[in-house]
Amino acid sequence: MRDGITLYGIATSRAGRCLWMLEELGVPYRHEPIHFNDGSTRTPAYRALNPNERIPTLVDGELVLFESMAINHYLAERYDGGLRPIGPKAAARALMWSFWGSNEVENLLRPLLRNRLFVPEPDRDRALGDLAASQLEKPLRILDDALADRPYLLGASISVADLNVSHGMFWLMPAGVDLAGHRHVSGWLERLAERPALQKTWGGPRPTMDARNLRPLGEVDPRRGL
Ligand SMILES: N[C@@H](CCC(=O)N[C@@H](CS)C(=O)NCC(=O)O)C(=O)O
Repeated sequence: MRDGITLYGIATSRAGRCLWMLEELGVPYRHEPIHFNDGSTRTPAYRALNPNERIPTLVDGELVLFESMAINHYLAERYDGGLRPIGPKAAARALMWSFWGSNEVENLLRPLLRNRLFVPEPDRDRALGDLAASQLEKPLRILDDALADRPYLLGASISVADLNVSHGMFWLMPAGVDLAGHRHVSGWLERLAERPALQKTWGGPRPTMDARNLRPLGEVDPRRGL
């Protein structure tokens, strides 16, 4: 087993969430930018690390982790750097927001982004994209209410919860979701988008699109990534 931290997965995937965390923490790491769409996740060596055949995977010495949000909770706890929730109540709230982001937002981001951005135009199912956009209104309202009296999800300062919940949401505007009715959410996303650590993972001030992320709609498997 190699010493130190290795993060597998291209930045324009959920691995970007963990790269953002690593950059925020300023810990040294090795990046293996493997793609989810070219067979790199289906090799025996990679499958031994992540039997789900997905990215990201984190290796830190003897520890091997999958699930991007769990990786970020580990990194925040292990390397601190100010993103770790302090105390059991804050830790529980951070977990609550991460599970919520995964269940209430990412499940809808997948059909939204597939059918508005990440699937070649002729293969898009417009109705599915529109349905996901309308279903997102409820979680957006909940998030907007939560952020009405605080700049970050846990209060005055940024934490792992903000990284986990916001990461995929930077694609909402490119996907045509109007955030005008959710000004606390849009202000929060703008604040987070200014973070140099995040911009480093994007390679600039806005999230970038990797054309290799395009995949045909044919092989729809609800458990698959974008
Ligand atoms: N819940 C997992 C999802 C991982 C995931 O679906 N990753 C996508 C890329 S964003 C992937 O590897 N997809 C490949 C596939 O589903 O075959 C996480 O957050 O780590």
